[in-house]
Amino acid sequence: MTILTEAECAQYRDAGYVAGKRLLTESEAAQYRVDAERCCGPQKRVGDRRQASNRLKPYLLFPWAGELVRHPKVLDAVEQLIGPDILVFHTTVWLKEPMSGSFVPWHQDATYFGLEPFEHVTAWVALTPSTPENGCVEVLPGSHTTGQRPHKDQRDERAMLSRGQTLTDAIDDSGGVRLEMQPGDVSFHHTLLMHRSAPNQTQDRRIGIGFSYIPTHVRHTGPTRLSATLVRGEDRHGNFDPEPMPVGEADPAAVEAHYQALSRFWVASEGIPEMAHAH
Ligand SMILES: O=C(O)CCC(=O)C(=O)O
Repeated sequence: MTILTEAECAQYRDAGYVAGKRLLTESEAAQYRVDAERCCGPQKRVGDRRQASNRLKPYLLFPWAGELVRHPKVLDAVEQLIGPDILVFHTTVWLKEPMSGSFVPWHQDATYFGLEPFEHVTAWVALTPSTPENGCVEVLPGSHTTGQRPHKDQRDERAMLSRGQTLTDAIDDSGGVRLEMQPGDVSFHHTLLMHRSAPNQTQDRRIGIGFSYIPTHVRHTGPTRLSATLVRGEDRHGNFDPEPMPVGEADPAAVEAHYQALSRFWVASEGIPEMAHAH
């Protein structure tokens, strides 16, 4: 199904993003919110960023997330942007608690993944309203055309990236665009697009899930072999090990597979400098 208009595809090429499109029904979004809050709510940070957080790659742990990462309309749109053979490489549940001060500094996703070529697209699925008041994602249109820029660590407890990493460049944010969304809307951003999000100043959670999709010809540049899940088409390249689907929420094999997948991801983070900044 054609989801994105030609103008939206052109905007993705030229500006690096497509703003929120309604791709899930209200009831789908409401159910996924319940699921996400049940499975990926308050997490204990045990002093080590390498824990197998339920907020990372949840599609390996929970059948509902396995279904959402394969949502046909989301994949139809992704196919228009990166072609028919699609892997999901990573996923993050971005849950901002009310008045928590949590924020995401200016960054480019590519910095963390060590993938080439730079064809990864993030589909950000809104499960709650996402507004300037609760810290919606803000993008810098066209910033994906300046290539991979350096990042530095900026330790801040409230930064939602593991090391508070942020772009070294001075950012002129006067042209920033805030992606306001309603539950069920999905935005798309290019792996080199600079983006951030501000703290949630409201009394309700702001929740979105960022699915990182790549065409199967993309490869990881580090020495560690990573895993990914084919969600559409065919994988004729074999650049990643396949991942199993969970059969239930307490599936011990799934818990182990999730742990192994994230462990490899963290090992890779030590293998190449960019991945040292993994979130
Ligand atoms: O949800 C957020 O506030 C940040 C999202 C983000 O950085 C991403 O999806 O790459």
